[in-house]
Amino acid sequence: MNEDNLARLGAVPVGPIDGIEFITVRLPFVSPFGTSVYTWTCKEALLLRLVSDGVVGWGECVADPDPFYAYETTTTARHILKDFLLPLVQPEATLGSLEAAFRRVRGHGMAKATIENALLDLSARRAGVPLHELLGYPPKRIMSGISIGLQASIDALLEAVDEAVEAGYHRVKMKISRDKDVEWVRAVRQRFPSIRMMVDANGDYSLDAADHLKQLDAFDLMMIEQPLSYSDIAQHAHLQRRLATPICLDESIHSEADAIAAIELGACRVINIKQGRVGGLLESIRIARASAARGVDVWSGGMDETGIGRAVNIHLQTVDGFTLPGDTSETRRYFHEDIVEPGVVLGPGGFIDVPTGPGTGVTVVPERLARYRLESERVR
Ligand code: OSB
Ligand code: MG
Repeated sequence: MNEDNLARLGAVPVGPIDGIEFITVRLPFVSPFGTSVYTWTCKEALLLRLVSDGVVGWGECVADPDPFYAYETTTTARHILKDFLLPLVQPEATLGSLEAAFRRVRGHGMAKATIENALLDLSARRAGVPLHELLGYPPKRIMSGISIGLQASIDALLEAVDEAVEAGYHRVKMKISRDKDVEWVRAVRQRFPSIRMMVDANGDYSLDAADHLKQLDAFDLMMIEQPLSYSDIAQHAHLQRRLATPICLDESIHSEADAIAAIELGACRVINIKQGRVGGLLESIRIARASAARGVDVWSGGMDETGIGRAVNIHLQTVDGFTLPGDTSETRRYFHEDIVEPGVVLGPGGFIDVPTGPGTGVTVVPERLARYRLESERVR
């Protein structure tokens, strides 16, 4: 299924693009999001707005203004888009030819994904079909998952987990760091003996900590996400041999080739696919396919996106191979007000419905865009 869909998607024409605009927005978070690498207090996102024959398609770049999660930033993405990628967006191109042309630019997957997202949204809207249908997958109810940031105290963490469990999330992920790990996880497991839970270290440990991390095997975690360096694969393979808990890679995986290398070296048993990090939805589908063929489960990560990127992540989870709950949570967890309607809400049983309208199925509300816009620039 994924194979046929990739060939068909590669042939989707780009067509004439009459308008291209960058818009930067900044939305305050309901509460700060703390990780072992940084604490974010707002979401600053670079948006790409494409217009073709009166139809508008949106892409959200998942890069942050800082290089603390990934090397790409909103500024590098804008530079790469403007000077190298957008000039390749010509009417006779197809999604496949564009992807091939983009390969000359090494890395910068978040910049590449921004265009691909916008073109897929635009194509689906032109065809009058939801994005998942253009991708070639039937709608389904999406599993929910929540990512809880580092908290000031164990009591605050227990309270946050309690709220998530009450809301009905299918699994709870909590951030850990070298100074907030075993005791914190033990406290949560003691209070919630049967919830599906996992941890994410964002690369805070070195292999020297293997014996220390081994203590986490006692808590029946679904997985431990990115325990070691953001660029490592080999040391994760050493660590995985010493842990019973499956390792999930996030930061280390930028492509299908990385995913295959990591799986074949035994560096992980699960992969967090962030479509932005890997250069877009087509590469995400390839990673899902390569992982499924090797018995590895994947799930969709998140980058605290606005409703534009959040909707893309939801559509992506209709693809074969997304068997685990992702970091897909309700809009109200992040923002008092988002720039799109409708927001994400948990339905019966904690599931999330895929938006039904054309494209991503979410609509940018002009007044809200104006309220949160920092600046904008027309490039075509
Ligand atoms: O490591 O998965 C991560 C957010 C920003 C940067 C990195 C990560 C995250 C999350 C939150 O864990 C995911 C979300 O709720 O969108
Ligand atoms: Mg992560």
